[in-house]
Amino acid sequence: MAFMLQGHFDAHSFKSTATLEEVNRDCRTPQNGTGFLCDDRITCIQPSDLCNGAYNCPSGADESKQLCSDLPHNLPSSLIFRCGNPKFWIFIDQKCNYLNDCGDCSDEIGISASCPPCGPEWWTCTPVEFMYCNCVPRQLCRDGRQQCYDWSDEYICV
Ligand SMILES: [Ca+2]
Ligand SMILES: [Ca+2]
Repeated sequence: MAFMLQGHFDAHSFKSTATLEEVNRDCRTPQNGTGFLCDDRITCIQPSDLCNGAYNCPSGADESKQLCSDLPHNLPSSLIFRCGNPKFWIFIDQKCNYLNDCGDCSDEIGISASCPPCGPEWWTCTPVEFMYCNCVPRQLCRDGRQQCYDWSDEYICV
């Protein structure tokens, strides 16, 4: 057990099924979000880099079988957001990223997500495209294609 910290485990934690969760992996990502701390205790990766098939931690701890089997149950709960439909979940860095990751926009709109208003790079409207929820990228304004239900992206937005 390379991760064992003296005095950290209680009697129940010495069983062979001790998981990575028992080591404190809390950290802030360079984007100032909640992250996952790699074994080097320096690298802090985005939660959505966990179990994505690519090694993002130098040791590959982000792809360990222990962590990634039976998703999302072996992941730290602080890295998970439960969608409005409890059958679905996303990584916490996919919440309030303007994209409809839950499929019902519960990660972008609503009380449990409690996202801030659209940022300066975004235009507020009701989109016609499934991938957006209540903000569309300003770079799509006046691009000759309707993104907003009320066409405000083509007639008002600059
Ligand atoms: Ca990864
Ligand atoms: Ca999202």
